[in-house]
Amino acid sequence: MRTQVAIIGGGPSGLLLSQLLMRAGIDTVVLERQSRDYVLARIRAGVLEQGCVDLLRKAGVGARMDREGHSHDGTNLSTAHGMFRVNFKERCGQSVMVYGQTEVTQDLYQAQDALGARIVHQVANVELHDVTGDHPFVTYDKDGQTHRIDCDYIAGCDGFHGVSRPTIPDTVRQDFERVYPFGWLGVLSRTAPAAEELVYANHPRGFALASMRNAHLSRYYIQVPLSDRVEQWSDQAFWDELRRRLPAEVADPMETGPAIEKSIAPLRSFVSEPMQWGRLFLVGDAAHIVPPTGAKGLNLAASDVHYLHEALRAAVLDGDRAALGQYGPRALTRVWAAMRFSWWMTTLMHRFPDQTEFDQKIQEAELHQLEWMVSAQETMARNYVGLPY
Ligand code: RFL
Ligand code: PHB
Repeated sequence: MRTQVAIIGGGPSGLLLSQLLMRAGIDTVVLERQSRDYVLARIRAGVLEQGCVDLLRKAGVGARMDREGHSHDGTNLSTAHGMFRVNFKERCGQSVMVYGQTEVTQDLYQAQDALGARIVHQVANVELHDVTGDHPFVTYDKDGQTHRIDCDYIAGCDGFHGVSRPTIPDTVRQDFERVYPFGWLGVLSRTAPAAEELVYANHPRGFALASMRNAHLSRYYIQVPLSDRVEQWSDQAFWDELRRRLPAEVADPMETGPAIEKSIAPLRSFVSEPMQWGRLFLVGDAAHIVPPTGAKGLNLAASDVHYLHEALRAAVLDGDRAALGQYGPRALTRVWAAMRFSWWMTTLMHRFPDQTEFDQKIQEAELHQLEWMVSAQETMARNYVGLPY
């Protein structure tokens, strides 16, 4: 098989890149390790930045999002002293869109089907070859046979545990990492959301978040020790703990029900540099991970796709190869800004095991400042709705 751009990974990054390239007349093949049903069953992000929303519309997959998504003009922060709201619209003139990653992925698959995209599922042993030469190729196993795809460029969209990043030699690659000493236990339930907008809670027992997917589907998280196992948490224990951490005006009327998904995710900040090696380009979680506190993971994947599809269009359609060299630096500037914001919000909102009383007083002082200082709210609002591409 031959293609112009071989894409490893059929998550949101890989599908969105394929969709934008195909609409520009560039040929792609997507290789995905899992089945389509498996990819669509993963419950992940829920909040889309304005830039991500615009890019999805540009890719021709915005119609259902515009019909079914909910625009949020602000968010709530809860502290020991009560709850306050940061009004994004007032502070920076923009909003975010609440629309699940599952829905985004579904819309992308549908649009790709309509374009006749070549997406190969359940591939194994994907290997990247001659990445620094002029004729790279990819091999993979499927149905007991080894296949080969010759291509001009390879996009590594295969997430944190993929094969693309490790293809870049250790002598070239530098990883930057912070691992946080806690995880998030998340529950999805067929219940009405506890509040109209998201509630991020800083509580002595640990962080909690009340989020949502739509009017009948809620998503909640609580901070838990890394040693906790999901089997230890009955639905009742989860709801009891969540209630303790949310402010009474949210917790008391909150509807509860059986968990339809329950999982624990560790929190880390991670960046791998460079994002380009020869004809290989890393995109999304393959190159960087943020803790979910700032809702930036999927959004960063989208901005990477934006920069890369522009560079590939310039190279393939206009013969302008210089644009490719700009991909990594352009993407990384925005990645590090989101790293800083996600680290800041994680540090501000969680209880750390080694947190001293001094640290806690500083946390409270910062939250208090955020409550009344317009410039602090502006900084938060601008970062939360997403910095410009
Ligand atoms: P993905 O989604 O991991 O997709 C990578 C795909 O590559 C496939 N793959 C391979 N395919 C072929 N060969 C191999 N060797 C392969 N290895 C892997 C995988 O099967 C998979 O299908 O990465 P991508 O596309 O870069 O997308 C990134 C986002 O999924 C991620 O950043 C977000 O989900 C992060 N995230 C959030 N982001 C937000 O912007 N807003 C949020 O509110 C938000 N909440 C979250 C989140 C992530 C969470 N978890 C569980 C990690 C909440 C949670 C709980
Ligand atoms: C979610 O709804 O899954 C979600 C929302 C906001 C976050 C993280 C996750 O910061």
